[in-house]
Amino acid sequence: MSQNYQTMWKNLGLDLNAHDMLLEVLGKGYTDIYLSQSNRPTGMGYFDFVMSEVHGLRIKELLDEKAAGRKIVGSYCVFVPEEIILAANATLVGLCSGAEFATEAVEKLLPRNTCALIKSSFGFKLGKVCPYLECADMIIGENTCDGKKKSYEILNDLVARLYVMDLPQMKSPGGKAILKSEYYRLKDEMEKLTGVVIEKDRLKQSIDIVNAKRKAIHRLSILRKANPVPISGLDALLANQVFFYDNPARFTQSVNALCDELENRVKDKTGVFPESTPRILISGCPMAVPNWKLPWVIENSGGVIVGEESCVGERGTRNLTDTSGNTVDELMEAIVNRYFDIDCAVFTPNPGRLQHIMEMKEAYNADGVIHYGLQFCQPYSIESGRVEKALQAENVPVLCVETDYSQTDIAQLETRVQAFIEMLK
Ligand code: BJ8
Repeated sequence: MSQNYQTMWKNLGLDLNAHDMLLEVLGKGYTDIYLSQSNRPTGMGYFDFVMSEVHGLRIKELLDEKAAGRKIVGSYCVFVPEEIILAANATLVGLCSGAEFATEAVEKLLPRNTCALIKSSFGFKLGKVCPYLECADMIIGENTCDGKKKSYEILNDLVARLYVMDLPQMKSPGGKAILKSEYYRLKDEMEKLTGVVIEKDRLKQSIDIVNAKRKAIHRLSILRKANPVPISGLDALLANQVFFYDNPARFTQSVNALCDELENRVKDKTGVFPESTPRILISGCPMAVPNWKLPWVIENSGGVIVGEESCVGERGTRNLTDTSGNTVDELMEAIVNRYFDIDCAVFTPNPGRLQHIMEMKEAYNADGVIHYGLQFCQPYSIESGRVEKALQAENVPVLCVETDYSQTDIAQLETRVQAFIEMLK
């Protein structure tokens, strides 16, 4: 990445030495994991470029938007509706992080046994290494799991403007009413932040923009049903991760261009792995950049990932928002309906997720499911038992793994994953 960005990073208040360290680790991880893959679609060149400029050109674009009067909003959860943020003439960026940083400082503020995703997000703030966080005009937290909910009380002292959105815990009419009132409260807050009134045409246009992103990802997902699979799970995961950072229109165009290429691969039966490769569905906690450990282990152990039941994956992108409404209220209702269907493990009970895993297993013709839990994530760890039982009852091979962002358990993961994939063969 060019030295020209040093001034930009300094102006954002980043710690340049710590940031260099992070970029070095990120760059090495990317080279080792991504650039070493063979037979990648040429359309992945765009995503390689995005990753090489993830702290460079993209940040410059966001700062240019800010200079032109647009607000930047950061979020940690797929329950934050991008449609409402865009309709207020603001840009949404994902802030979840997938690498350990400043752990010692983090553990002075949070218990050691907090999940890696929360600790990492705090580490990026305390270590002053995240330009997305530093350029956000407002950060939206959400009351999902206890870890996030309580950590936002502490984050509130660390960032300039934190807005916390309440979320329901149950899929009941009362739960839906809570979501609805919270989305209206968010709409008001966004209007206050930007001074832009969210009227019907703006909202409709924003829904179209976000739906187009989702449709492109749906297209990519459908192509992964082919055998041989035209794209690795690692590359598909990257596209799902970039979903949260990139300019929406450019993202849509790039994923569609990639899909054009993959369609030809499917016609020619060109795959990234042989047809006989065991097909794996991943299910569980989200995988934020640069958390590629488990997918790398799977695809280097003789398996191919064909789908992700995850918020960085199909749980986050599967449903579209209905655009048929003709008033702001009707469109807001459509947004509530779309998001209320997200089957995050923070809901109780949460049978929809089990059903979705089964549907995905069938749709992607997966030979087995690997359930991925982050250590100390209670919602997904507790649900892993039910997922395991439900899959076993249908004779679907399943492996439950629990890990974090460290590299210390790679050998152990490899042993377990290799044995699982051998069993599938
Ligand atoms: S909608 S999955 S993005 S909350 S891994 S912080 S649950 S202890 S990330 Fe999530 Fe929204 Fe749900 Fe999706 Fe807590 Fe678990 Fe950590 Fe988690």
